[in-house]
Amino acid sequence: MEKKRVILDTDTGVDDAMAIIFGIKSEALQIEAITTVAGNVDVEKCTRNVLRVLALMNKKVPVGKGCDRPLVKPQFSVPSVHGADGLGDLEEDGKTFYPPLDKSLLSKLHAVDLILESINNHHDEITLVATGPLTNIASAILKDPRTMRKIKEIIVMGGAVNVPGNIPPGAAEFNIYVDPHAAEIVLGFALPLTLVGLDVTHQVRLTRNLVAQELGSKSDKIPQFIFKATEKYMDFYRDNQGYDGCYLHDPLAVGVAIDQSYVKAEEMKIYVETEGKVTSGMTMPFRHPMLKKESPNVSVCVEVDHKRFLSNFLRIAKES
Ligand SMILES: [Ca+2]
Repeated sequence: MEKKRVILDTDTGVDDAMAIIFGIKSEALQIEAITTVAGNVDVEKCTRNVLRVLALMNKKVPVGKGCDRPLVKPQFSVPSVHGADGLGDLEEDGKTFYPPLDKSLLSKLHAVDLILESINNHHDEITLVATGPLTNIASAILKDPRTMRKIKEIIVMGGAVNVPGNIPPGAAEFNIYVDPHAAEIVLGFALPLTLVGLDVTHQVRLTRNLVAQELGSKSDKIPQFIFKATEKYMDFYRDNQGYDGCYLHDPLAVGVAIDQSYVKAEEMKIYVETEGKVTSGMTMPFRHPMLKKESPNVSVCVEVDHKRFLSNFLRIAKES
């Protein structure tokens, strides 16, 4: 089977790290590059975190450091969710957890140019999987729309269409909230685009008990990393939402790149709210009962086979 060429554009916190692991280990994908953008934590930390994951896996993939702030809004990050370092602070108090980082993997190109170069090297073959705010991708569209037309498809972890968002008071999902102006550009670009939003990712639940049972006793580096890095991440959900676990938001976006049949999607016209006082970042579907509807711009995931996805994710996470 020919592998699908993928660029992962990430704001590497805990679930992005799991998405990178899942993507690199999957036999269906060829990860051409990993790019970073400010989101969960600042872009320097996100970039270091990608190098950490690659060091744990002993894999060599070009890494491009990208935009350090959203297009218009001020930067917004969430160290309270992913730990101060974005990966659950496994090296707190002088401890060592990661092997030495291979800084030679860091491209001289900015993420935007690394994305454009990869697309130019592989016309109509690149699947772009975005698991962070869409600043890099919007910037690439603004810089060179002709090259961006040669993308095969974009899969975005983001949005909350028929369910509440995860930014209080609940209009918006985090990635779109951080840079709604970028999201508006990307969703308006009329490329094949699949939105993997909270409608489906909130159904993919990794509980603390399940992680302990499946990965806790494995001595390999990757299961141990997932077991330990998810601890603080799960503390956040336990303390704030009464749910002792986390969601596999970003791994599911990679899962959709691996096997579209994990999800069912509906074509919709989605608007991104860029200005609202309480609704900034909302992904609003056209839902007025007019007979003449606007043309759809996005394929929105509305159902997920969460059991099959979770069992495949855990199987791949356990493999040495
Ligand atoms: Ca992310």
